[in-house]
Amino acid sequence: MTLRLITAGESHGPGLTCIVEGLPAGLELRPEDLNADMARRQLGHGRGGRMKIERDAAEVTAGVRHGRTLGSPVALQVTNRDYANWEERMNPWPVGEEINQVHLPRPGHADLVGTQKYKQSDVRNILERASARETAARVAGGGVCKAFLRALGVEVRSHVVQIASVSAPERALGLQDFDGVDESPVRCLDPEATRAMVREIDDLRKANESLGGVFEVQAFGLHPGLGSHVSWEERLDGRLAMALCSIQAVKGAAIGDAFAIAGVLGSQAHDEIYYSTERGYYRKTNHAGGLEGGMTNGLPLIVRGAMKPLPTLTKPLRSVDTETHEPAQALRERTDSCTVPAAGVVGEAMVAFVLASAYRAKFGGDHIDDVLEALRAYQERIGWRSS
Ligand code: EPS
Repeated sequence: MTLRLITAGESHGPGLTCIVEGLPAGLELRPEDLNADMARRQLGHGRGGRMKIERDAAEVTAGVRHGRTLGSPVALQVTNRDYANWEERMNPWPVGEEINQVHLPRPGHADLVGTQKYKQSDVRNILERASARETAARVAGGGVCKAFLRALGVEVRSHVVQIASVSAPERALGLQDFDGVDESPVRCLDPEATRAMVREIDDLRKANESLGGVFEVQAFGLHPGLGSHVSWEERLDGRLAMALCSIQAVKGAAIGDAFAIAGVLGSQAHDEIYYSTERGYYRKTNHAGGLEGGMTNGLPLIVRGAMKPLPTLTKPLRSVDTETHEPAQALRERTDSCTVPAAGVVGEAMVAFVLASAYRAKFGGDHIDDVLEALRAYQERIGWRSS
């Protein structure tokens, strides 16, 4: 059973579409399963003017009837309210008037290489799809994946651990620790770091800078044995790294203690194995981030994504006019100065998709009850107890 998630849509076009194919029938879905995350993705200190225009919500146009999935592809539509301001420039059909082209590619964006690859003279034909607006569609689809995971007892959460030079203190977290995370304007769990991050964004925005950072996604309630060691494509760490690095501006992914582990001794790097009749197998540490041999090991999944500073700058970098080849300043557009808090929500959606895919691959089932039955049988076989 293969789960697929595809999106369509340009940033200032009529809207975005997400199709999620491969879910079982009978899964309960509520509008808030999709829309709560879409609203969360719009928040975060450092967002620009666009988020004052959009009120993202997903309309279900296929695959769901009376609040339950049908087993057919689920189609989700998100309207771009800003399209009203772009109707001539982004109309799917010829508009009978000359539209100014963009010829000033931004360093760090898809602009220049996209025009070369797709034989375009107008950079807008590239930047509209490269824009992180597309992540609104992923989050809509991620909401469906999360509803599936929730039915299996799995919850996905995220928080921001670094913005530019400010890092939050490291500490072990349980599911409940994430409860207030969206109340922080930067979705950081530490109040002092939150204040410093907000200050950092304000100071650097005034200096015409954009900011990157690091978000962390955790998943709780996972069963051991999702993914596989037997072939490289099935290793879940590889799939998660791909999913995280596919998010616009994310340049690095870390599984568990990843880069820190590289510098410590083997005797301190691994999570020793214990057993008791009440708990079954258990560990006292989770350096591996819940993954061993490309498989979940039953501990919480912990992954991070590192986001570069956004490439649209209010004080543009040096570039070249692609028509004249003369030196020029890169395109200057309305933009966000920091989207790390939003990227965490997108990270949740991508991780939810990868985990939901792994559950579909392992347990199959045409109806959600078939999935639950297969899961129960597996839990019994391995003597797994949820902690
Ligand atoms: C983006 C530029 C900004 C962001 C946008 C991503 O949009 P605009 O050009 O309309 O001001 O707000 O992100 C979103 C619209 C969104 O929903 O996240 C870019 O160039 O990548």
